Amino acid sequence: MSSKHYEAAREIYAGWGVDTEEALRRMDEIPISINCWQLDDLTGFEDFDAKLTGGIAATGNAPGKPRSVEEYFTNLDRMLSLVPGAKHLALHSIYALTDGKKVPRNQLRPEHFARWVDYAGEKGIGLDFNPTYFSHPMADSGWTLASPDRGIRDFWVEHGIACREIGAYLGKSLGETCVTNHWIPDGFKDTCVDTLGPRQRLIESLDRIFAEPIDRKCNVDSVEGKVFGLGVESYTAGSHEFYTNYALTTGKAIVCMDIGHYHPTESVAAKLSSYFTFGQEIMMHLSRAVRWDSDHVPIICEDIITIMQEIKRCGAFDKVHLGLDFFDASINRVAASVIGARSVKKALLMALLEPTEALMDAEHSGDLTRRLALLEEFKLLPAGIVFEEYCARHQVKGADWMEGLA
Ligand code: RNT
Ligand code: ZN
Repeated sequence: MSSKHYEAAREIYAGWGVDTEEALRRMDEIPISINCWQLDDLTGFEDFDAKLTGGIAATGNAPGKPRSVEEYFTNLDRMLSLVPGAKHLALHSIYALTDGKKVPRNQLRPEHFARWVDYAGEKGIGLDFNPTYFSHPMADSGWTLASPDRGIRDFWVEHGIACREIGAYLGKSLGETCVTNHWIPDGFKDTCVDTLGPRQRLIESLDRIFAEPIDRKCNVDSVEGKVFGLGVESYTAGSHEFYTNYALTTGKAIVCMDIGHYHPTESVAAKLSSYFTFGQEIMMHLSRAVRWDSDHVPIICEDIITIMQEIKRCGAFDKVHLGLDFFDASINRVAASVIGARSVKKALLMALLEPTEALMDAEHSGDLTRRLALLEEFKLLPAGIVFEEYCARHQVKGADWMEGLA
């Protein structure tokens, strides 16, 4: 039995030509890929005292950081139980389950993720994957796939190849495509002179990693660029433009856009249709940059709402993989993960409930006054009530979910 509030909301939306049932059905087809690393500040299972490197940082000192694999899984269970509906979990290679054995990253194999497959199978969720090209002695120079040192490049190329095989295994075992996302920290703190050399080496390394074709039903690779990192402020080999050109000219990978990785006034939403018109698929890292690439918990903010609206208006949900990427250690880590995932799902639902046709009609008929009037009116339609219904149908707590968190 749906609530009387929902029935009222359903009527209001129907008045604008929107079927809330259809929006709820679409919600079940569009998974959000939750990053596993918010729960432990991206420490992973290799070493519980590991130091995060690569020009990224989880700041804060909230109690409750897991000190064992067991504690980690207790928190993961709790987090997943508070996020309604279709989900993936995005793993990093440092979350391999090796029974205490130290396995070098270039020797990781699918079997080290067999327990993850069992876990995801039980929960009915998909898995995505990330090679970890940082927090490792071979990355201490700050260079990995674009390093001038052949030995270092070889090691990370081997890691990249191993991770694609793991991605393919995850996708095949769960019957749901795995996106394996490659991000490297390589760059210079200060002004650099040879900007071509590192990029030429990066192309060569990527070509070696992607040499073996993999069934796209099992694994799709994405490459993630950025403007800068901490201590790497002046030059990043893997920039957005670099990877866009790599993806388009080789067809070997798709572009991953992390919304914290652009200049502060640059809009990722505004970039999307230029990719869709060329038939490009996109991986998204939904995050929140506060003044810099700070990886705050995503909230229902303009950035994320406009991205969802843009995908809806372009009819491109089948072209986009919606992933999360944030790590805030200053508040309860489980709650942070839940807030980020629920907010992104709310923004997705808001877009699915948008009376897009009415807006398109106004624009196509040249009535730009009506377009603006409707855009403003639609901001206050009762999407929150439909989200409560979505939670109820998935037997997940609604707005009072914090009460469930011990
Ligand atoms: C770093 C990238 C990358 C990482 C994760 C942990 O700037 O955003 O996606 O945050 O791989
Ligand atoms: Zn990212």
